[in-house]
Amino acid sequence: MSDLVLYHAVPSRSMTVHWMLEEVGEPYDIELLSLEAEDHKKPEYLKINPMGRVPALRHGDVVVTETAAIIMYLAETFADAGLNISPGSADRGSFLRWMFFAPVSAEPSVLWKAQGDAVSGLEYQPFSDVETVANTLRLALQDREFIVGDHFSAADVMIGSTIMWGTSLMPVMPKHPELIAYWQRLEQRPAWQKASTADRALMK
Ligand SMILES: N[C@@H](CCC(=O)N[C@@H](CS)C(=O)NCC(=O)O)C(=O)O
Repeated sequence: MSDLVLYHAVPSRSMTVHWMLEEVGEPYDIELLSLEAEDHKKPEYLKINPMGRVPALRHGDVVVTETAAIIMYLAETFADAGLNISPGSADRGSFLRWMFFAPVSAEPSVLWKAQGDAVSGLEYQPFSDVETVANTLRLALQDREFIVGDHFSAADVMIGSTIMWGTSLMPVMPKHPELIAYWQRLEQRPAWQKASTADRALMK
């Protein structure tokens, strides 16, 4: 068994981690959970993640949950893969910004819209609407190949997955040409192709 184990379900956010693992290029194993069969609520898995959600990553004795944390953990731990932007780099602030933007600002805005802006009357809403999110991403991606700096990084895995999800799996995000072109570039990556082909096979 490899040192790295992904607790995975398809379709789910763990597909983002699957892609990242392929980008990292280290050996890993997959523990496939069926959300339908509620494997993620069984005592065995709750010992890994008491939240009863996927993904989770085990690396030796270390367990990491939360997609963005897992992506950063992999980027930092396997720095030779070149997917991290380290403290001290001029692009570090931007890297952190987009790593957090995906789960904290973009993802809730997509879910909110997909459910018909279902919850109303709340005093506080800690994220903006999906139109504002998409426009912010559009501006960030104008004239840029990657979301940060001049090379592919873990931030592209987070932002790319979020755009793919918000424009195709749960298509409520405005399809600005900048967002579509960005994803079309990313989906050519061999790591995405390999992970998504494997995931499609798992879905059957
Ligand atoms: N904040 C968590 C969210 C994880 C999450 O909600 N995962 C979904 C699959 S995409 C899940 O496990 N759902 C199972 C359930 O709701 O019971 C992350 O980013 O990893």
